[in-house]
Amino acid sequence: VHQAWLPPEAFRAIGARRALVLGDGPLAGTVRDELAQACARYGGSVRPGGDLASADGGPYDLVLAAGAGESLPAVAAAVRAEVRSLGAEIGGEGFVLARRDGVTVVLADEPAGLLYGLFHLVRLGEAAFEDTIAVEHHRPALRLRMLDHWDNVDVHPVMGQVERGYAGGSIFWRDGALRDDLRRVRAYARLLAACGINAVAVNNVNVHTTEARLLTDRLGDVAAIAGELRPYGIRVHLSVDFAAPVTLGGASTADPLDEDVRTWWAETTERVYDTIPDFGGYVVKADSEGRPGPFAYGRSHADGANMLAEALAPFGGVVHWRAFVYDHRQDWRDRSTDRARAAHDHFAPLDGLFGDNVILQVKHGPIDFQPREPVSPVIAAMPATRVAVELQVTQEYTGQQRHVCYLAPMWSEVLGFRLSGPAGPSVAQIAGGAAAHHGRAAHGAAAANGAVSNGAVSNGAVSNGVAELDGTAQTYGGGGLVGVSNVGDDDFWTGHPLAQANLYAFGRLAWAPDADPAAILDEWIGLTFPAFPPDMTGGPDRPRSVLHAIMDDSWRTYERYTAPLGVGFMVRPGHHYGPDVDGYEYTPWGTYHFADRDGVGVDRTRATGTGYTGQYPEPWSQVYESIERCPDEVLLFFHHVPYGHVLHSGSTVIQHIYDTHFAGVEEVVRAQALWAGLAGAGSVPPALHARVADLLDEQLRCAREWRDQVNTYFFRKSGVPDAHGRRIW
Ligand code: GCW
Repeated sequence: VHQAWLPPEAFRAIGARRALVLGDGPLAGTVRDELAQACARYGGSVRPGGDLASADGGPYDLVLAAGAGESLPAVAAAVRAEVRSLGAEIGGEGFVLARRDGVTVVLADEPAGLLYGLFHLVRLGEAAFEDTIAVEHHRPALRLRMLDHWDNVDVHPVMGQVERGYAGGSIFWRDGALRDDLRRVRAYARLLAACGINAVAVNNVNVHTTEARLLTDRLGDVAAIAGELRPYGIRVHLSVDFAAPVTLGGASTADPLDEDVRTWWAETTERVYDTIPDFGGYVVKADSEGRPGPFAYGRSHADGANMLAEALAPFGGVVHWRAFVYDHRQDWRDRSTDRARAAHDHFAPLDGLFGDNVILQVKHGPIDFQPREPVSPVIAAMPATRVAVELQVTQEYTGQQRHVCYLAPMWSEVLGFRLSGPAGPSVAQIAGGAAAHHGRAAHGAAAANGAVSNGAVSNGAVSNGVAELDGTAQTYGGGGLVGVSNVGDDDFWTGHPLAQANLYAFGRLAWAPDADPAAILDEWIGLTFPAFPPDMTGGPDRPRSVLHAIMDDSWRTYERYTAPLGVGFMVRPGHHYGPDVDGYEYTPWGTYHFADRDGVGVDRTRATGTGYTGQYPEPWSQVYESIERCPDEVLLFFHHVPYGHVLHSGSTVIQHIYDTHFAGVEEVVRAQALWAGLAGAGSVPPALHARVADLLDEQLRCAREWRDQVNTYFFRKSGVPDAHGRRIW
């Protein structure tokens, strides 16, 4: 199995040092074990810790210490005193990194902070031991940084083992049972901790019969997984079937207001915590795409979510209640029903009605993980609700891990988007809530006396992500960031080896939403390909630059050769790979483009369309309403326009379609040539090189298919020839 971003070489710098680890508990133990392993390989040493008296005086090159630590070695005590004098709290998962008298010091309040500090050192490599290092304070901007697995225990007849999985079978389950060998799960936990993830839901939100029983008689399986994830600070969550009292408990109803139903959930949940004391909570897809939910009993989503929340509350658990609720059986002839409106219509009126431990999990866009959507207005519509934003790391609509598509630039746009204009909070601040608010003290202190910095890492580009704040962010509770995992039992974890970067970037953005996607990619390259020469500046043939050239803009490349201008869903129905312009046009799924001989796009205006633009606060409700002001990239999401409509770019819609589709394919051709140039360079392992080369062949084939079908479709509809006379079929 490929080592992803934690090959042994990544531990070279810390493994060659004399280290002291102070701190109690299993996470501190993990830090010690990691260091001991690295030292065994690279000649350093690690003190078992605890006993400072014998250890003090050193000599050490590295001290990692968690807790108040009355007995810190002098260098660490000095750093601790300095942090205290600033009035700055390090914070639960945070850490401070400093360099004093030739010793690198990592201080944390909790052992979890030590673990994240350790992996920060791994990222820094030798730079962690340079005297120029400033005092850095790092803490996650979002408290909950979670991956949802859409894994089934049994192989589902249509969806396979991992729903929308493109990396083989599940790493947890095989042949209807938990895998015997869970070493892979442990290695996964380690990779996740190294990019900042702290929660994992282990089964599909579409909970089928076998999987429902993970909650009850198969809970032992979940406990075993929890045991593998725990040493890396990751809690286990479970997707549950809302109808479980009926399907598992034999009751006649799952009505959330029924006393027996409530008792069933309370008792079931108590048993879960007896078995897994640090269990994270439930994930629920209710009244969505045929899943059971409270509607069957005339109850609201708040009734349903609060019932589960009440069962979890005594144990500190949370319920992630998904907002992905819409009519998947709509009549395509009915132009007034708009799927984009559905989540807001259902949930915004419920703001203020959800319990404190309910997290409303909202997909980042209003429809369904298309390569380009506007940001969901639900995210800003519920200030009295804890909102988590859900991203799809698995590439269902973005090339299914056969295409290179580095998604961090898209996520970064989403996380930085301010739904209520420049003075309002960003999406990341809403999802971060109180955690982002706490960040301010440290940030303010840094500004005041300059000692605790906001934590730029060695390459100067990734900050620690303490969001800048304004008053409004404080009113949001913050639910965190959730990604649908792209991992399977494939040797490279993610099918496409370069798709590992998406998983890595997801974690890094959940920790530091304002980090620069190119800098995150650079971190990932540096860790994953230790044989690459370090500098990014050497000519275009340098491996690092080549990977940047292939990946940095690959999401936009994908966008160019697929559905144009935000209209989305021109994919083959069912599996969603490859083009089918009208595939969903006359179906009940609510995903239409309405192309005719005169124009294309969905009129979602208040003036003449579905009124969806009215779900946005100012200024976006005005901006999106206006054909003139609407940004090009989402024009067809909001407006039905003639083919001759002139974009801000100066091009017409039809010419834009032709141009971007030709350009997108050319970009894939270039990527292929660049990758070929890395063959035999000695810095890319041959098996990895071959896998990517094969996939690039398929990407190019598929991109051409997209180009030709989309261009031909619109040429035939519009009759408008390409201004440049290129071949359209
Ligand atoms: O994107 C759609 C997928 C379904 C998925 C659903 C959801 C798990 O096609 O496979 O079901 O979204 O998010 O619930």
